[in-house]
Amino acid sequence: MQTKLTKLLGIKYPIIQGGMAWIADASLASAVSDAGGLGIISAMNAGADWVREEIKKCRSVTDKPFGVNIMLMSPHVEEVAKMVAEEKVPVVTTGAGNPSRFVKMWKEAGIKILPVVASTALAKMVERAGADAVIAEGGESGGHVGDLTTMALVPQVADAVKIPVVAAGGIADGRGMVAAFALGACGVQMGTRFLVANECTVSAEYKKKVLAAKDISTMVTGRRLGHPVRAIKTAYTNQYAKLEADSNYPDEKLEEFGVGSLRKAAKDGNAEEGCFLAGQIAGMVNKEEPAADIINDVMAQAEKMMEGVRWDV
Ligand code: TUI
Repeated sequence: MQTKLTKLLGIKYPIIQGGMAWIADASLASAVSDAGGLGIISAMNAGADWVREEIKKCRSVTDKPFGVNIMLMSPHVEEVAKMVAEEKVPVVTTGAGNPSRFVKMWKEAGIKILPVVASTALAKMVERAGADAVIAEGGESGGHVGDLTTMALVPQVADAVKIPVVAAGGIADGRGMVAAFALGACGVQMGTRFLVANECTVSAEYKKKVLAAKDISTMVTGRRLGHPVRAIKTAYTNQYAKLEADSNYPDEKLEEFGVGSLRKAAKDGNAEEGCFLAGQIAGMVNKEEPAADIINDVMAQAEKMMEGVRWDV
């Protein structure tokens, strides 16, 4: 299946893997890219040296295109932004902010730039700055979320910009992919479904929680501090929600309560103190399998649904 996205990135299937902080390393990214999607290494809060090592590992496994996700709130964002330009990585996706100040440097390095946006305003801004495509991510997604749903956001972004649009948030199978095409997207980004890929090195406890999740198993916390994140409901998220609702509880202590919780979930599998980020479709994710099988399953279902349908995606 050829779409504007597969042509832009030189990939076989219009599937981008989400840049999941503390989770998306060279192991998962290389498996997704090798299977014909676009694998992503998450730079999260790491320094440039760690990310460079992951890039090297990814290149040693696959010669297919891959990307690095740059979380713009990272304390190391400047050094990582420079490093990916030096390394001439094929693709950069960004999250949690406006990447316009880096666009010139990345374009000069020949990098394709796909910012994640949660509004039409930011989509237009990054298009003007020179982005190659945008990833419109609805609040069904795991992790840092905007206000709009995928259903409302994607068609409005598709109307607002001329560059290709990728849909993200709430997509886990071929039905979601076809729905994304119907809304005006030419590809999808999936995170939660790849959490249980065999090649995903996240903790066993994390995979167990995703596999056990049902439709109403996730919730959003962190609105009070301006960083709402969606995670699987646990004792930790319930406690966070309680403290957040208590106006006598100071912001600084709330911030402290969250520190290290993503690492504790992803690396340590700490069921009590970890924050297990996942999207609303976690309830649809019921099987651990190779990344290639996930991609083939999504594509087979989408292609079957689209038989005889002629859309210009
Ligand atoms: O970034 C994500 N998902 C994430 S980042 C993350 S790490 C984190 N840890 C603690 C607190 C917060 C984050 C975990 N998951 N997705 C992409 C995304 N970007 N979703 C929403 C946005 C977004 C929101 C507002 C992008 C830009 C924006 O506007 C900011 C501006 O400056 O205009």
